Amino acid sequence: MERIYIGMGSNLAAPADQLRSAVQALAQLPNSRLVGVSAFYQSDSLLPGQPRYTNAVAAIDSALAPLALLDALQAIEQDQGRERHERWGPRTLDLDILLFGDQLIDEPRLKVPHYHMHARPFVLYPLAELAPASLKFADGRRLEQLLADCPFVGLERLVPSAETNQ
Ligand code: ROI
Repeated sequence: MERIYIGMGSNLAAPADQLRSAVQALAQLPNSRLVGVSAFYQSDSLLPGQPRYTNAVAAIDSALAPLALLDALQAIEQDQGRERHERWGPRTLDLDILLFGDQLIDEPRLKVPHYHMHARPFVLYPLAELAPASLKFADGRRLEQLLADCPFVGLERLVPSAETNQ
């Protein structure tokens, strides 16, 4: 069993509903248990000209191997209508393996810790709701250090009753 953190994002087709459906799908993963889900956060896209994103992080305990989990997450993305047109295009659902226990994974299909998580407030702040500040990344950095270097800017934490869709 490993504790795995999964980043979730959507900026199309009722984003908060997309995240709620994704959470239900994560709860059904084989040989796995859903441990927690952060609040939902809204922020502007890092790329101009796209709708705002809703992001959250989920924690699971799983006995799945990393690539088996990646396959399962991509199947959930497909089920929820993800179409891959352009690399950084808008999406109904994006599921990223952020951390997989303390494993360092460097495969063509999967790099963990996730490349871009270290400086993205919409990843780090929801992650901090679920993980201890002392959480140490396989590359030696601690979550508290990453947070200190990543101001809470441009992020809107939705209270559960406001997790409706735009
Ligand atoms: N911007 C935000 N706010 N949230 C995301 O999940 C996100 N994902 C992306 C890009 C287009 C880089 N911007 C994002 O892939």
